[in-house]
Amino acid sequence: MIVRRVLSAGLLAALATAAVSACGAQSSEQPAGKAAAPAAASAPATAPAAADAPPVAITDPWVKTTKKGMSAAFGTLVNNTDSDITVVAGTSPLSPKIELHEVVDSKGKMIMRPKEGGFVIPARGTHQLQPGGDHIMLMGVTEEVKPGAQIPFTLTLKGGETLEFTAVGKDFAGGKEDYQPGKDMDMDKSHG
Ligand SMILES: [Cu+2]
Repeated sequence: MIVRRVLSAGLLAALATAAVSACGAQSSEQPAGKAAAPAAASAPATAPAAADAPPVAITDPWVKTTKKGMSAAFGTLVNNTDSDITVVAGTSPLSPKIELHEVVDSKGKMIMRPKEGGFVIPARGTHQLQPGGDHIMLMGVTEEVKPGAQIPFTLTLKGGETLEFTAVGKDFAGGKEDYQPGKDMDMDKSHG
């Protein structure tokens, strides 16, 4: 008898907890407009860092080493919110001009060009910046980037928020052809 009653009480408690969690996930309470609040309420058992995760982040950011001129920065953009996030611009003291690029197949030739609309990081998802794909294009590197160099970057999001990070200089030999301006683009002229 006693054991059964205790079990029932436990079950009820569990059900009640589940109900509360469900409510919390439905935006009934949003203290200080923190986007991360619903996730923290509904999934406390997941990675502890998730509770304090920034809305947007970048993992393993790096810059291709170069003497000067053009280079590119890469990494994995992470969106910790329930809405898509768009990166619309970037800056770095390393290069006065920076563009957000994509690599596309143009008549059988891989060329890069400014990505219209910027980089979209899907809600709760990631967006890869990698050689041969989307990248942060440094149009005119002003000083040599050596392996291990620490290069500060700031990305601007569509809403005006910013993401600051430090990318590490890294040698990368492959995929060089991807970073040569295509005939159709003539970047030197359009950005000179
Ligand atoms: Cu590029």
